[in-house]
Amino acid sequence: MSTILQPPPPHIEQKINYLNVDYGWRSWLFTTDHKRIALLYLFSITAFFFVGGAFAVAMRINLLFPEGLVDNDTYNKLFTMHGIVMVFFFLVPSIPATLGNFLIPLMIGSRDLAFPRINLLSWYIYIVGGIFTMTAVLQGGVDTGWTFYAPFSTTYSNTHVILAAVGVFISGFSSILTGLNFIVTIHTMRCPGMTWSRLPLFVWGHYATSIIQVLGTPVIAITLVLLGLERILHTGIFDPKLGGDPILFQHLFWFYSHPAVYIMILPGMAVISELVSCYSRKSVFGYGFVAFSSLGIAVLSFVVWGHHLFVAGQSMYASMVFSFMSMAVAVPSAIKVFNWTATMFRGSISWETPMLYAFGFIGLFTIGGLTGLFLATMAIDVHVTDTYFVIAHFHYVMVGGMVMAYMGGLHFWFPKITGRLYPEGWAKFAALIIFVGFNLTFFPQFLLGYLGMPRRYATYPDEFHALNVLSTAGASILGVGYLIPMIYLTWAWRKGPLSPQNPWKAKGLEWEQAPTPPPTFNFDDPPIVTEPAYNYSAIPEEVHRG
Ligand code: HEM
Ligand SMILES: [Cu+2]
Repeated sequence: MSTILQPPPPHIEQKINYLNVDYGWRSWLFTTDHKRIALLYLFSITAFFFVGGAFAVAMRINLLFPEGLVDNDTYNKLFTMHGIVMVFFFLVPSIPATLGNFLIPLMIGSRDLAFPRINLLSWYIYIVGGIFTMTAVLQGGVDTGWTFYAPFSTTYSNTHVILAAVGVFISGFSSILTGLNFIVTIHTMRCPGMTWSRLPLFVWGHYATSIIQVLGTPVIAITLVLLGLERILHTGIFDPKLGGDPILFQHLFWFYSHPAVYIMILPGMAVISELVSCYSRKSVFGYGFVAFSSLGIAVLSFVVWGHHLFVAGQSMYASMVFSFMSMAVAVPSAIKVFNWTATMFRGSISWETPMLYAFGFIGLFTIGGLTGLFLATMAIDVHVTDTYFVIAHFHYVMVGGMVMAYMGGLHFWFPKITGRLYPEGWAKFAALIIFVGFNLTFFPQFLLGYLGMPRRYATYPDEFHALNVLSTAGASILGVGYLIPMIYLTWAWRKGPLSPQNPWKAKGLEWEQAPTPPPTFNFDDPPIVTEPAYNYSAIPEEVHRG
């Protein structure tokens, strides 16, 4: 944080911008500037990423040995807290709260979000939620799994379930308010000429995400309230002894949590559309299809939750419908992959770091999505459900997809955010390490799952040893891969060379019309849009204004 709280050294001349307009902690903690709030999120989310990562490291070390190192109860807590922190405090807010917050007003040519104070409130709510959940962690942890399944969470677990659930409940409001803020902003604050059909796909992706956030998150909030009531007052909603049904909990949980996986991936897809077109110097192929596939995903994501209940005793007919719908939700995702590929076809591709992450995303997300189709096929799912195959599937989408997009986006907009350039050589090196480490960590888990190793166990039979050692080796490489950008980005923020206004010669208001870094209200002159998004064919060389 100290980087941004101190004035820059006097020998560097920078125009007044959102970073140097004011110093001191008050100017940050009471800011209503969407760009500063985005940075508040960036630092807090990064902190949660490393907390969640620490639990992952502990798990992987434990799994180096078939007999394990920690006892079963401790291991239960490790994977639970890893999941809760990563899903609710990193993945769900990550891209929308940081890049979305920073970029949506810039991309649509407005001074800020529609409700700047609510935006700040969202960050405080997120932090308060985080404090509750971290208190649960510090007091000894939770062991229910991030899924909080009843009856274990409601009746049998003797860990800090309520405290952790309250934290997740509270942070949900941050997500709802952010979504609401984005929807209203995108509807009402577009500058002259920024029609819906000229909206950058980044904005379309966030629009679709916001719809899910607003419609889905209240359901998890209610579910967690019911869980609390059941645990404290024994209301009997989930307890068969009192006329309740534990499977109802799974329905309620996944009614939110499946759409939530699209809260995590849609913003990633949104980033990739921007990167692919910029580094291919081409308009995104099939703009309309890519935009509407986001909305398609948002709608369909609400009708597939039952694929998490294939083995839970759900009616066979329900399972058939859910299986079919899960196949259908893959169609809009596939449309995007096809369109990005077509965008690159005959493009003038350059291999800067953000594009490396985009390639990583496309390949790894495809593996994650296709294995999702395996799982959506009931006959296969019965075999691999609750095994490492599922773990590998969702890490390919969430880490191989979402985190790759996040890293790509952070690099792409780093000059915009900080006014400085990062070291390209180090960045390429780190991207490569992350790609190798990721695959070495998670590919063996597909094999482990297929061979029958169940998830959520502290120990395993000897025959799974070699693949687990491979996975832990990969995790060490991946861990180093994530630390390298932490170091050079922090360095570049203070000491990196100053960036020209548009270092990538990218299209879009945020690059072409806003100064780098932008002033508090984003634009020196009111922006006007006169051309479609990604009009790269019309780009004159002198756009490279310094
Ligand atoms: C291409 C579309 C997708 C399909 C058809 C699909 C299908 C499935 C199915 C059937 C399961 C349940 C497996 C089981 O429990 O036995 C599952 C689990 C999961 N998927 Fe996907 N998936 C898709 C995309 C995604 C995406 C994009 C994400 C996240 C960004 C994701 C995250 C997860 C998670 C977190 C779980 C496991 C939850 C748990 O039990 O802890 N999936 N997926
Ligand atoms: Cu699902």
